[in-house]
Amino acid sequence: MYGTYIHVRTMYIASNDRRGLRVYARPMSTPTIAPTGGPTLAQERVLRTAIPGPRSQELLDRKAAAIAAGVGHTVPIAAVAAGGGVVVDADGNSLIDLGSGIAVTTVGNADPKVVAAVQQQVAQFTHTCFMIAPYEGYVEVCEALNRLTPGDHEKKSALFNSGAEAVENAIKVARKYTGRRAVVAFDHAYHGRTNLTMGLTAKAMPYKSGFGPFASEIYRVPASYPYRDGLSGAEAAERAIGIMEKQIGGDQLAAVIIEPIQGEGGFIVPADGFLPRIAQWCTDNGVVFIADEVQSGFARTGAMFASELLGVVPDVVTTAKGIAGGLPLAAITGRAEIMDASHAGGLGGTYGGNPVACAAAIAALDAFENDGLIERAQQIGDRISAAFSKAQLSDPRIGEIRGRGAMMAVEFVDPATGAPDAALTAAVAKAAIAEGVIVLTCGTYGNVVRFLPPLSIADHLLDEGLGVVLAALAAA
Ligand code: PLZ
Repeated sequence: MYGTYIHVRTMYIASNDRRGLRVYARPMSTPTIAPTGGPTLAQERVLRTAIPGPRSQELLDRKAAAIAAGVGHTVPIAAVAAGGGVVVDADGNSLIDLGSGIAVTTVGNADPKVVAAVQQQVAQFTHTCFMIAPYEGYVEVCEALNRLTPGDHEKKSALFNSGAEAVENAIKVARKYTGRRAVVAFDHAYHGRTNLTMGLTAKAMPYKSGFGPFASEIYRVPASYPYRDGLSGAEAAERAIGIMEKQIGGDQLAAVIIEPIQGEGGFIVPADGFLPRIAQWCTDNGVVFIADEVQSGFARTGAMFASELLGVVPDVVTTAKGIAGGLPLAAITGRAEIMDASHAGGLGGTYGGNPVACAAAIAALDAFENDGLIERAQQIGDRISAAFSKAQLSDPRIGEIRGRGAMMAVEFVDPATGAPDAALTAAVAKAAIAEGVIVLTCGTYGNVVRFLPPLSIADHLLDEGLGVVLAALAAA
């Protein structure tokens, strides 16, 4: 199980020299054996200590002392390796991964193809800045995105570093193309933490509270949340369109942005027909329809993109997370005429489309296209649905099981009133983590447990992880 990789942790100790400048010495090296990551890690749940164990706690103490309090963490461990379906911590605990670092390591953590591509590229060159000296990897990623994203119209792409940056740039190109300013986002939306994307994001705590003022010309309209609003897709669309027409004006709107399956907001799948109706209204009014597929993209939902499942062809798609197997990369892909509307030099950034991240993306995209991952996501979704559907028969606290493929969630409610039960949700997640299963929560009301396992997870681990969550629910 444990590889030969030697991790040398070096403590740098700082002092002041005679001129008062800081100097750094490295007086001690603490060699610790860390397991090699990737799918060769033993695929089992192992608890050697309570979580956190002593070594993890040591790191968490250093975190508390060194890192801004605003940067939280969900799982109290010091991760040292990951792969297949597990994350291993510094105390030798092996946790089942049902979160993929928020839908990022979809191809698997430290996937061998990604690792090999990164190693080769990092030894070749690490950076030129694509805006200074272009290179093939960036072009190749964009060619692949133009081919893989929904629709067979002519497309172009551009690369960035994070989902939020992709969203910002999608809004930029939509405004430039339309010459208009207003943007519509939806209830329950999550689009990022930068200033513009905080404005697009719905939930105040923890994302926005105290961080304003936010950008102007952002309007929010109701989404489709069938479990809670009881509306058909057509009814929910008319409600949203009515507000757009009466309160904003179709001719004022540059873009409508929506996650086809809303992620942080609660894995909300809109009612049938909702998205196609909104997209058609956008077309009729010259509004750019942007699908934010940062969380739902790349085989995650059992399709290459969730837009396909929901019957829409977006004008612009934003992607990130799963695109590069864990390296930071993001993209916008859209109709060529929209993407080309910006003047030369209007889009870019120092690191956008970094060559190492692009090499990783080429390997990951190849896996999404050729390694049966779409089918694997469907199988995973079926297993999750089956496990919770069975439990739901005897547990009315399970209000709804929803999602697609390996993007599934369970909404917990008070059976008497149907009110969201955030306390139960938090208790279940906490208990599962203590038992060595990484699960995440989400939802506007904080009452949704979500499942985003890496598609490299083995069935026995998935089933065991779900069993632990169900046991935590039974005990809660
Ligand atoms: N759009 C749909 O899901 C990121 C955020 C976690 P970045 N979601 C996870 C957190 O608490 O910060 C996300 C998303 C959708 C945009 C983003 C933003 O992507 O890469 O985090 O900027």
